[in-house]
Amino acid sequence: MSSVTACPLDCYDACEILFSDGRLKGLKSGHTQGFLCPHMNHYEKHATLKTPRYKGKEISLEEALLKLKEMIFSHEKSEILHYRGSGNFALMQEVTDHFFASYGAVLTEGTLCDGAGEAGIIEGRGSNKNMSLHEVAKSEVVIFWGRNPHTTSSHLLPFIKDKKIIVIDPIKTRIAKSADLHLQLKPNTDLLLAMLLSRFLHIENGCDEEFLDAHASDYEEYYELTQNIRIKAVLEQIGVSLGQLGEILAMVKDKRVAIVCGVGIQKYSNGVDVMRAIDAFAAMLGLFGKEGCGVSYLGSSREGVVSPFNKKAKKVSKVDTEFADFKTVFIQGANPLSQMPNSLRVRESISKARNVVYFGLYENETSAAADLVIPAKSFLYKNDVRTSYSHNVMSFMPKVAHSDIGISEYDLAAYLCKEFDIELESEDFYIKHFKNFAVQKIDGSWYVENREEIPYKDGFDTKNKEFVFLDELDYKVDEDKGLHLITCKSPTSLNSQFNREESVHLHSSLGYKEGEMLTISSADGSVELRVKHNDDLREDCILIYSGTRGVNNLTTSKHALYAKSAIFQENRVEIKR
Ligand SMILES: Nc1nc2c(c(=O)[nH]1)N[C@H]1C(S)=C(S)[C@@H](COP(=O)(O)OP(=O)(O)OC[C@H]3O[C@@H](n4cnc5c(=O)[nH]c(N)nc54)[C@H](O)[C@@H]3O)O[C@H]1N2
Ligand SMILES: Nc1nc2c(c(=O)[nH]1)N[C@H]1C(S)=C(S)[C@@H](COP(=O)(O)OP(=O)(O)OC[C@H]3O[C@@H](n4cnc5c(=O)[nH]c(N)nc54)[C@H](O)[C@@H]3O)O[C@H]1N2
Ligand code: SF4
Ligand SMILES: [Mo]
Repeated sequence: MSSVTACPLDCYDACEILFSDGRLKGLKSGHTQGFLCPHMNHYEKHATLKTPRYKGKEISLEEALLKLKEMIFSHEKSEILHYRGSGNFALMQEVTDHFFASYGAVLTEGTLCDGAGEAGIIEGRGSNKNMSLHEVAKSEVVIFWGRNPHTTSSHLLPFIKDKKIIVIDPIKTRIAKSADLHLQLKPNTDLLLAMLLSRFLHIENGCDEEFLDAHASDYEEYYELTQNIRIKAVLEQIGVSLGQLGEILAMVKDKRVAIVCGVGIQKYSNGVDVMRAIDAFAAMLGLFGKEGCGVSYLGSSREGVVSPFNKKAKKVSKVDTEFADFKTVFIQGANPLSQMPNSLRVRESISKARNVVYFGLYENETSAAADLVIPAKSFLYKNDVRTSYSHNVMSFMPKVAHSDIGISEYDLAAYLCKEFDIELESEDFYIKHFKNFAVQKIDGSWYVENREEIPYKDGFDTKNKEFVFLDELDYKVDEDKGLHLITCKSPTSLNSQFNREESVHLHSSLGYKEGEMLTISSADGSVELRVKHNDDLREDCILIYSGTRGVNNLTTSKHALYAKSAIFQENRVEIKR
């Protein structure tokens, strides 16, 4: 027997999967193109939680649910926190929000992921409507700007064969090695680079004036702002030559260009402005509202789909959550003790909450610290639906196999709703609700109906329909106060799920031996890791992948300016033997 489902992971591609005789294969038709990635190819090999436990002792699922009920019942509603992460990206995950919000508990807001960039996009365009994978496929030139597609979005690669490729990344990534042009710029200098590109485009009369006059008429003021940048000093500082700027402009002028951005550009306090400046360069080129042109970032996977769940609740930030303020903390689909910034703060704060509940699939730092552990069912054993943040397909995820282990989010929410007398519709009702937002196209796939294939055709979604340029250059010259920390995604793990990395990567010329144990420290904490040489890095950077134990001892729990978003690369680091 075979059935079709979809990968639940937090990933651009949202692959569709053929489940046949217990094996997972990428669907041949549509965007999945017949292949999956290492996470899904080995999905069933990773040991999952089997039995619930309380204070280290194994208990039955019934006992676990009773304990959970007690932990909720015996405290003030305002002392109960629901902290949900993105371990599973499908839409039914939110059903627990419905219970906790309706009950009067506290939820979280903000993001550890793409929030600064998203805020920048909304400032400029009035909304975050994404350029989809299928539109990128129609471009002639692709600029990968802080995105590592071989690792994080491999299903985009077959679509960009034969295109001109430009990569802007402090690491010589795989795509950088085969690109027509790679700018290995210094981290967190993208704002200046984007503004300089706009400036030179204007000087060379390369702007799309017709587009600008119609949709972004403040562009002359923006050009003036870019003139505040001292060219020679800044180019030296960011590690890019005038010739390279010229090469980029020559490659993109009068072409269908897709600027494919990743989260790498916005892991800084000024991440909002960085994204806005990249968007402004796209506007100067007139890339919006045209086929095969635009900026592809992490759109909202929820775009065009209205949630059926009640989520109205008091909310606290996900970035610097004060767990100590709560008596019962219910953590679902997240490993905050590894993935939130400033792990030492998180550990201290979580240790002060009376009851910590972990509802997840795998053992990790958070399951180890939890009082009550409840195994979830994996996506194969429950019903769900998913959408993507990089294309417009809606995929259905019916239960394809049976397992007695764990409980689904729906069943857990249904139990709590029943015990606390809160209304909840049937699971089928919600699945149908989601499906109502999709239409089937000739290729057989279901697409979210209300997403525009080419957004911003009739102008932007700002008040006057015009693009809003940055009007202030808020950037201080960054003195050298230590090495830059790059903490991006690993090919072997999905954040802290699957095979987690264990090393600090650095350039061999720094003089540390392969395998040597080093202490890396920042203003917020330190971590000990073994050295792996990596000459794809700049000499002023070290790389510790997301999911590496202890990496977030080094990161700050401050928010980005003007966004409720974490900033994982703000702190500089030092190395000691
Ligand atoms: N294999 C794998 N795939 C994943 C994930 C995973 O953990 N593993 N995680 C998923 C999630 S949650 C997300 S959000 C996406 C993110 O996927 P991506 O957007 O690709 O994000 P990152 O890997 O964090 O960073 C991308 C690139 O940004 C570069 N970068 C770092 N700092 C800078 C900078 O200052 N300027 C510029 N221009 N570039 C910079 C890094 O070197 C890296 O090559 O991936 C998803 N897919
Ligand atoms: N240093 C550093 N830190 C980072 C990042 C970085 O690049 N560098 N990236 C940030 C980003 S972009 C993100 S999105 C976050 C991600 O951070 P998290 O959202 O915490 O994601 P994961 O580490 O993948 O942990 C998810 C957990 O979800 C559980 N899970 C999986 N499937 C299910 C399910 O079906 N049901 C339930 N109930 N649980 C499930 C698994 O047990 C897993 O441990 O990390 C952020 N932290
Ligand atoms: S590429 Fe992404 S969506 Fe596809 S199987 Fe891998 S993790 Fe899942
Ligand atoms: Mo993310």
